Amino acid sequence: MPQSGKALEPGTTYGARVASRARTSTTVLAMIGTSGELSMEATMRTMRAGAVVLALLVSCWAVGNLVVRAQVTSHDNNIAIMDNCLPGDTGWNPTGGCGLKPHQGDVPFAEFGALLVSPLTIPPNGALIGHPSWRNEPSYLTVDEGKTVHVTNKGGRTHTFTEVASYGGGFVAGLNIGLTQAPACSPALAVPLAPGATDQLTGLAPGLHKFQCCIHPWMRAAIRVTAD
Ligand SMILES: [Cu+2]
Repeated sequence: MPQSGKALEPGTTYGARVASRARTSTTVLAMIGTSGELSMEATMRTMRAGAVVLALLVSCWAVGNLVVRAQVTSHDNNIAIMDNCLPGDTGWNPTGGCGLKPHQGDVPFAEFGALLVSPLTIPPNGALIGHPSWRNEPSYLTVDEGKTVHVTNKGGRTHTFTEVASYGGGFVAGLNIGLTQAPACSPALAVPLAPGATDQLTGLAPGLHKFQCCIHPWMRAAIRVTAD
């Protein structure tokens, strides 16, 4: 569609306008000679390249905008359990290794340990902070009653997505710094989700439901179910 259609004189078709432009261009080229033609062609090439770059930039902006908006107002009832353990780091081996493929994770075991607590928390034992890469995405979700929520472990470590009455510690004592174990986080109740495993939450009653990982207690999520 012509962008400048409204500027056409009444009764003038777009094809006629293009033909007219072509005739004008031919006349101008004939007037300015061969060097002028080359110069004009170079200018046109530059303009076309500029237009392509501009179109790409606009496309990137549009896609980025859609992604951000989708994250904010997503209607997908999906939660991803995430971590970015470093594949090949032998520090992970004694506790199950890292199930991610090469280049998918970059957090060595030593860094994971160093970020468990912060020197700015209450002494003497501090409080649990936890590595931010170990998280649920999204960590807050509002869904309609009757909808299923799919929870998938997309990390390289084992996690749980366990409903608790109150957030608390998990079943790994060393990761419960400053926390009392949540009753639902007993090993008998908490279902481990290996890398790639999916859990489906159905039949959630209206209200706020609290979930956490019973291995890494700072991995929390809340799902608000709204009645129809
Ligand atoms: Cu976890």
